[in-house]
Amino acid sequence: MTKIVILTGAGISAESGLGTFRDEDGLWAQHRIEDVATPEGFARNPALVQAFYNARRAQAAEARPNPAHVALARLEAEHEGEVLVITQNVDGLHEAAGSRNVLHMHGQLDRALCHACGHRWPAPDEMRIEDACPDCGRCQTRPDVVWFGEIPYGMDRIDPALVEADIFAAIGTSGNVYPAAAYGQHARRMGAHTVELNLEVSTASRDFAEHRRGPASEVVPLWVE
Ligand code: BV8
Repeated sequence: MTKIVILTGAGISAESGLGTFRDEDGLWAQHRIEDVATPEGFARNPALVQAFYNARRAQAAEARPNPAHVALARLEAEHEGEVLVITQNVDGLHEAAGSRNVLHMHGQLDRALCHACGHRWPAPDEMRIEDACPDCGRCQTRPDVVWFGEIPYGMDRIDPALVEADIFAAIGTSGNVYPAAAYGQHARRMGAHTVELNLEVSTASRDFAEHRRGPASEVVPLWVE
């Protein structure tokens, strides 16, 4: 039973029209991380944070999976039970392409979370700070995404998956955000064959035995074949 673990980042959704973070025209060139992707930023100005995620939710709703997402879904269908996609992305393009075993370690745009009681529910298109939590009634609703300083989702599943992986691939991620940035090195130490599929050299490239350079919509289908 070959175990294939795939980590994806913003680069896999770039050709679906969704912005990356650290490319020169990326999201972090337009917004300060501290203002829109930290709990402190949300506490300071929740309306700004809601607006930031409402805009991304609207953009994600218009986006369609590209050949890279479709190829990963095909890989999972052809290797039943052997493929896990760990994504840092908060869009739903892996699921839209047909992937089923997807772990959103940084949360999901289409889910809302109550900061007060922890209740989760499907996010409306436009989230407003005056929206009351359907469970506790308090008005501290936020997008169900993981901000800097918060613990990513699925840590209990990710570590064993990296230990058991025969193949670990990182697609479209710059290797700047932890703990995901250390997964290539960890998987390699655990004996996995590691491959990085990216448009360019990343901060984590040295952790990978194999590199496939190019846009995800071209290199991922070729790698899956
Ligand atoms: C945590 C929110 C503790 C959702 C995001 C000092 C040292 C080490 C660590 C730290 C440190 N100080 C602080 C930390 C921890 C911190 C961290 O890593 N900070 C960094 C800045 C140093 N991490 C955290 O706080 C995390 N939590 O550590 O908790 C803990 C951990 C484990 C167990 C217990 C406790 C939480 C991190 C989550 C932050 N949330 N976003 C959202 O708004 O989307 S981060 C944000 O960056 C996104 O989630 C994104 O997914 C993530 C990574 O970015 P990438 O996906 O890689 O995107 P990027 O633009 O950077 O790169 C795109 C790549 O694609 C490029 O390489 C480009 O070349 C390529 N590309 C572009 N186009 C294409 C392409 N490739 C192929 N084809 C193309 N067409």
